[in-house]
This record gives sequence, structure tokens and C-alpha cells, in this order.
Amino acid sequence: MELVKELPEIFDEFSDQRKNSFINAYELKQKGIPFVGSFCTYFPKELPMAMGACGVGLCSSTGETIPEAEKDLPRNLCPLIKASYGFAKTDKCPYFYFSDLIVGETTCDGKKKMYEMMGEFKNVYTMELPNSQNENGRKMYREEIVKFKEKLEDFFGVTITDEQIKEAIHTNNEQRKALKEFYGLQRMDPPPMGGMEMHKVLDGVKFRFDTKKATEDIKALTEKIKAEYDPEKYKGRKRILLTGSPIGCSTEKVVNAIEANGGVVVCYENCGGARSVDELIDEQNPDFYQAMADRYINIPCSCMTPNPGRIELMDRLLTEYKVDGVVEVVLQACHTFNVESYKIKKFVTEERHIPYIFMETDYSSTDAGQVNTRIGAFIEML
Ligand code: BJ8
Repeated sequence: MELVKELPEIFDEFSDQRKNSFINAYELKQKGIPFVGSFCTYFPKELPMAMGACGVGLCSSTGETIPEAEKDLPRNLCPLIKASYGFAKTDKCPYFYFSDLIVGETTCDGKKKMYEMMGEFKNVYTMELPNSQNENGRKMYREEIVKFKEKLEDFFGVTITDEQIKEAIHTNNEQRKALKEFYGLQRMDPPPMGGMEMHKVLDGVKFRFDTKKATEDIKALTEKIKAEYDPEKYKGRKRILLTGSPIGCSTEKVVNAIEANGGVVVCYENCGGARSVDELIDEQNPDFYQAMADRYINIPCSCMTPNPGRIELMDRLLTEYKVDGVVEVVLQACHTFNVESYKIKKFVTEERHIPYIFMETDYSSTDAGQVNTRIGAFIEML
């Protein structure tokens, strides 16, 4: 990625990364590099990295294979789950095709049951994720991480050393720090970039297989954005925090509605944003398995019960990013985020006195007009 390019071109390059890395993935496969596919940010990506494998995100973010998935799965299921299953079934996504092993976690009910079905035609390994962040949960996830390391060793016939794991922890922490610096730029007032530009980078970086190089590119991009900061560009816009389920291809629909109506997304609390990047793994903890378990278990997803970390994170983000309004978008049939929205709304409106809007959506564009109208009215009253 050449940073002599103009900023819009660099953002587009990140956005095209998913597609552009197909060929890259093919070349790596030809060289015998194993691929491990994953769906969720609870996935301890340090372990495949430690053995020299490529980790790739399979969380399907478009609806094109949903009709195929609905032949096997109920229709009233979250679109992310149906799309993930559909891409695995049809092999339409090369990353599914290249993945030697697919790893899921017992997050929400729909997802874990879907992994069972996917296991009938793909090599699926499911990590048991505790639903509670208490001591038992932490101990259990540590054991699960050790078991997953043994699974990788057994499945690929390799040995993963402690040193390799520590190195991978460090490499990923460095990337987390760089990403935090990057999205942290939006604390500036007015912010230096649009929400879609920020999203392109956060999403695209997941498909960069050379993690160290990607980290360097993010750092350079951050410097370039600072150097070219134009305070007039987003001046006077309402500062929006987006939260809720990971909404895949619907991000564009929602962010465009926000930014076409006088707002700008300054912060993504959801997965892909602060929820999955905010915390580092403690490199000083000699029990690095426990350090990993603690860091991952702390991810404040609504699958955890209770989930106080989400309120704590929101509280901090609302202040740091000087948020004017919160938009919560939940995927249809995503029960955990849907139910938890009650607490989020209460906290945002009653404790922080910040306006909040909730909406449900799916992967289609049929509600784009309605989303635009509701968001337009919301921003107008801010
Ligand atoms: S850590 S947010 S990536 S589980 S949207 S499939 S919860 S019904 S995706 Fe997620 Fe991991 Fe949590 Fe993040 Fe179920 Fe809801 Fe669908 Fe979801």
C-alpha cells in the first residue's frame, strides 16, 4: 500500500482488500501455508499466527447466499448466521474454500447450532465459550485456548512453542494499538474522516495476511490523515456512535443515511470497532494463556451475561468522542443484542442524557428508504 497515494484511494484500497486478497490467499495456499477460518472476535487469532498459518475472517457480510441457506435453516434466523452457512455450503467465498479448518465459538444459540450443521460438510472445530466473565468462565476459556492449541498441533502436525505464541501476542497487540490510534483520530472535533472511510480500513485490515506490514500501513495512514486534516470538512456535523450487532453489508446503508443527513460516525462500538480492538493482551503476565483468556473473555458482547463491560465501554466512548447521538442497529432475530438494547437505551438516555435511536435491519436494501427517513428525523432533532 503506497502512501504517496491520495487518501480516498488509500481508503478504497482497504475497502477492496477482501476481494484483492483472494489471489494473495491462493498464492499462499500454493506455497503450503495453512488457512484457519473464523467468525468471531472471541477467536484467539494468536494461535494460528504462532504456527505460521493465515487466519481469515469468514463472517459473511452479504446476503447473496441466504436463499441457499434457507433451504436448510429457518428463515427467521439472523442474516449473519444464514449468510455464513450459505457461503460455506456454496463455496462462493474463496476464503471458505481455502480454509483447512473453520473455528466457531459457542456464542449465540443460532450460531452454535449452525456450526453443528456446517460440520457435516466442512472441518469445523467449535471452541466452548463461557457465557459469563466470572472466574470459572476465565478458567474455562483458558482451558479451551490450550485445547485449541493442541487441536492445531494435532490437525496440522506441527508444534507450537511458547515463544511463537508470545511473539504472536506482541504482533497482534501492536496492530491493536495502531488501530486504536487510527480510529482514535475521530476524537478530534471536527473529526478528520467520514464513518465509511473509517469502516473501510477497520474491515479491510482483516484481510491483510502480513500483519506487521498492515500495522505499518495503518500507522502511516494515521500520520497522513493528521497531516492533511481539514477542519472544515466535517464541521458542524452531529457526532454519532454506532452500536449493536455487527451489521455487515448494512453498514453502508446505515452510515450513508447518517452522513447524508448531517451526521458523521465518530465511533463504532460494535465488533470490528472498539468492542473487538479496545483491550490488549497483558504481555507481562507470565501465564500467557490466562492473559489471552482474560482479554478475550472481556470482550463485551451481548452473548455474555451479565455484560457490564459494554456499558463501561460505552460510557468511556461517549465522553472521549463527544457523542451527540447513539444509533443502535440490531440484525433481525439477533435476540441477545435486541434484549440488551433495553439497558443500553436506558443508560444512554437516562444516565448520559444523550439521544438514542434503535432500529432493526437485515442484509437487504429494501428498508434503505425507511432507515434514511428515521435517521434523518433523529439527526434533525439533535
Ligand atoms: S463478539 S458480536 S462477532 S458473537 S448478530 S450471529 S450475536 S444473532 S455476531 Fe458477534 Fe462474536 Fe459477539 Fe462480536 Fe448471533 Fe446476533 Fe447474529 Fe451475531
